[in-house]
Amino acid sequence: MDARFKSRDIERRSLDVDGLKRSFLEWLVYSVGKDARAATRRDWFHTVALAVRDRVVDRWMDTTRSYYQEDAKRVYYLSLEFLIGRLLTNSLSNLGIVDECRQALDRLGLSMEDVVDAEPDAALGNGGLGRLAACFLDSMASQGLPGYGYGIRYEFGLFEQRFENGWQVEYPEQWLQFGNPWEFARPEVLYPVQFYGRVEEFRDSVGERAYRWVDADRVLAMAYDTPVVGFGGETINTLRLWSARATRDFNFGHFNDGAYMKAVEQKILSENLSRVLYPNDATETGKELRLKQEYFFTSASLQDILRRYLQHHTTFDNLPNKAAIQLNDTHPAIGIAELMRLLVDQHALRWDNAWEITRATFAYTNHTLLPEALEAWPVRMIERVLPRHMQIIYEINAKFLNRTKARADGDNAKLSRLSLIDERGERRVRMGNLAFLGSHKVNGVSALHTELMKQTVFADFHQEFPDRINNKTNGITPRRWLKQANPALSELITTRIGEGWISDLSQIAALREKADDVVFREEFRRAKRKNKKRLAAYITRQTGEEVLVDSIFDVQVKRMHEYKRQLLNVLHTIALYNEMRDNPTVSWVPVTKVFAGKAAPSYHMAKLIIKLINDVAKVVNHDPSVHDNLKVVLLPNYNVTAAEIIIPAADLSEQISTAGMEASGTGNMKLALNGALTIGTLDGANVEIREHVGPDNIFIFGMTADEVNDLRASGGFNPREVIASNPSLKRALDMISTGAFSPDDRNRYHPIVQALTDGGDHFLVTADFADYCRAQDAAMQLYRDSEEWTRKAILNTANMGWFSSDRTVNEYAGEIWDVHPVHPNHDGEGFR
Ligand code: T68
Repeated sequence: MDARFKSRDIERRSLDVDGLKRSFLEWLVYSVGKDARAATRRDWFHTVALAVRDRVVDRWMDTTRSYYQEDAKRVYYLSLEFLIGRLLTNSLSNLGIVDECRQALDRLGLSMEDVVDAEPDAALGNGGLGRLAACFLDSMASQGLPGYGYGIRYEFGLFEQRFENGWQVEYPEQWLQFGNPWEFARPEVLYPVQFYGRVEEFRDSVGERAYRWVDADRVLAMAYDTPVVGFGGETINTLRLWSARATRDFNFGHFNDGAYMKAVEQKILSENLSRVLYPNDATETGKELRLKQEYFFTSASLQDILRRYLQHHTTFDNLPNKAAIQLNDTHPAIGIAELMRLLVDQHALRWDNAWEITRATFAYTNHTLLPEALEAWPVRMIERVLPRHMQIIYEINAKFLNRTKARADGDNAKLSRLSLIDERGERRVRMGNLAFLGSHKVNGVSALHTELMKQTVFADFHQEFPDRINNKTNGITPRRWLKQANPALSELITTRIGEGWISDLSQIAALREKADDVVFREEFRRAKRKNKKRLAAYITRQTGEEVLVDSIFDVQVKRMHEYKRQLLNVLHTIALYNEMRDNPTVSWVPVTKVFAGKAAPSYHMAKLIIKLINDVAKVVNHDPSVHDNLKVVLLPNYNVTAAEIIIPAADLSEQISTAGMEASGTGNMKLALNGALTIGTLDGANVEIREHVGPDNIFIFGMTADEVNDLRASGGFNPREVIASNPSLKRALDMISTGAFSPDDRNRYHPIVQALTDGGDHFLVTADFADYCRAQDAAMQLYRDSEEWTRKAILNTANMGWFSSDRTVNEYAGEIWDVHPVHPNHDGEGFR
C-alpha cells in the first residue's frame, strides 16, 4: 500500500488533538476545497463534521457486519418524523472527544461554539412524536440494540417561525441548502413505489384467484443513510431516510406527440413526494400528498426489510423472529396492507399464513386520543391512490368482522365501531383500527394515556383482545438532554457520583442525599445560574428584552395548542401583572415568563394566542410601574437547538394541559431532569413524574381526567358563572376583550374571549384558573426560600432516572420486540 495513503488511513481514526487538527486541515483543503484564510464558519463546520464522520465509519461497518453475521433480530422504527436537531456535539460527545476537538480547533484559532453554531437544526418533525423517535435512536445505539430508523428525507423540514408585528409568519426551512455532511447517499439502494392504476384478477399456476396491480405510476425511493452514534461509540446504527426520485422511463405517448417537456415535467413532479414535512401537530390534513408520503416511505422500508431478510432465509416463516416493525403512530399503518400485498401478491403466500406473519411482525404506538388527530382516509381516495390496498383492507375487515360477529351476538353498534371502515358520512378507513388489528402489541405512552386508550378509542378492541394493549411510558435521552445541553450541571453531577449515570440514569438517584448538603446546593444553584445567564443573553439577542437572571424563569415551551393551555398561563400572567400594579410596595418575587412554540400554519386560534402573548409582552415589559418584576418573552422558532438552551435554565416547568388530553409529554421530563420544578395537572406522564419526584416536590393543580370526563358527561359547565365569581379572572378577560393589549384593534381577541365564555370553554381554562393561581402563588412563595427551592430542584433531578429513554427502549425490546444487544466485533480495525 502507498505509504502516504496508509498514514492517512490511520489518521482518519486518530482521536488525539494532533490527529484531529491534521485531519481538519486536510479535509478543509481536499474536501471542502478552501484554504484556512478563506474558510467561513460553515466551511469549518463541514470540515469538522466530515472528519468526525471518518472516525465513525469503520465502527459503523463493524456494527452492520455483526448484525449480518449473527443474523440478529432487528427492530425497525418506522416514523414519518425524526426531530434530530444538530449532530456535531452529539457525535463528539458520544465518541468521547469533545475536549480533544475543542483543543484542536483552538490550535487553529477557532472557537468550538462558532463551529457548532454553524450547523443547521435538522427539524424533520413537529414535536414530541418526532423527538421521541430521535431519543429512541440514541438509546437503541447506546445499548447495542440492532435498531434501524426509517423515514423521509424531507428537503424542507418544519418551517422557520418569525414574528412580524407579533404575528407568526412561516418561512421555508432549508437545512440541506449547503449540503449535509452526516449523510451518505445510496444511489444504488433504490426501490420502486407505485400509485394509482388498477387491479387485475387472474388465475395463478394452481388455479387460485390472484391479483396484480397494473397501469400504475411509479416513483423511486432512494436511500440516504445517517450513522447513529451510540454512547461510547461501540455501536453505530443506521437511520435510513428515503428521497423521491423520478423514474427514467418516459411516457412515450407524450413524447411522440412532441410534448417532450410535459413528459419530463410529470417525472419532476413525482419528486415532490419528499419535498416537505406537513406542519400539523395533532391534527390530520386528509391531503392526498400526505397519504402518498406515508405509503412511499412505508413501502420502500418494507421492501428493504424483506430484501435484508431474504439474504439469510428462503421462506417467510421466520420473519417475525428476525424483524420487529414498530409503527410510530398510524402514519406508517398502511404498511400492514403493504406487507400483506408483498407476501400474498409478490411472494405467493396464502392469506392466513401472511396475516399471521404480518401481525407477529408489527406493533403500534398510539400518541393521541384527540379525535381530530385520528387518521381516517376517505375510502374513495385509497381506492384511487392505492387500489390493491383498498381491496386488502376490505378483506382484512371482512374476515375479522365475520369471526367477531359470532361472539358479538347481534351487537351491531359494536361491530360498526370495530369495523375498519367508518360508514358514517363519507366512508373512511380508520387507520387506528387497522394498526390495532394488524399488530401483536399496541401501546400507549404513559400509564394514564394507556388506561384511557382502554376506556375510550380502543375500548371495543380491548374487549376483543385484552392482552394486546400495554403501556410504555416515554423517556428522553440523558446524553442530549443533560450531558450535552447542560455541561454545568452534568460536570457537577459527575464530580460527585461518577459518570455511570450517563449510560444508566438510575444511578442519578445517588444525588438524593446531596439535597441536604449545603455546599452541593450552592454548587447546584451556581450551575443553574450559569444556564440562566446563557438564556438571558439568548433572550436579549432574540427579542431585545433584558431579563433579571435572579427572577423565576417560568417556562412553557411546546407546540401552541388549545389543549396545552398557553392561555391559562397568559391569564395568570395578566392577573399577576394587575396584582403587581395594584400593590407596588409589596416586595414581589420577580418573574420571567418564557414562552416558545410554533403553531400549525392553518391553526388560526393558536396563531391568535401567539399574537396575544406578544401583545401582552409589549404592554407588560414596557410598564415602569411593575419595576421589572415581571417580564414576558415569546422566543421565536422553537426547535431542538433552542430547547437545549432554554431547558437547562428553567426554574418552573409549565405542564398544564387539560387532564386527559396530553398523551405523555416529554418536555416535562427534560425540564424536571434539569432541575426545574413542575407546575402541572395530573395529565400524561406528569402523574408518574409526581410518583417519582414525590408530591412535595411538584406543584399539582386542577381537575383530574376523571373529573373532566364527569363534567363533560354531565353537559359541561357555565364559564360565565366561574368568571363572575373570580374577580382577577374577570378583570384579566375584560382587559383582553376591551383591547387593553390591542389598542390598535380592540376586537382582535374576540374569538379567544368567545371560546372561553359562550363557546363553553372546552379546555376548561376558566375552570382550572383559581387552582392554577393557588399553585403559582405556592411556587413564588417557595422561590423566596432559595435553600428549600434548591433542595426540591435537586430531588427532581435525582428522582428522574426512570424517565431515561434507555429504560423505555429496554421495555420495548423485552416486552414487544424480543430483540437483544449485539456486541460488534471491532477487532479488524485499530480504534482505541
Ligand atoms: C405527542 N404527539 C403527544 N404528535 O402529544 C405527546 N401528530 O403527549 C407525547 O409525549 C409525544 O407525542 C410522544 O409520545 C405528537 O407529537 C405529532 O407531532 C403529530 C404529527 C402529525 C400528525 C399527528
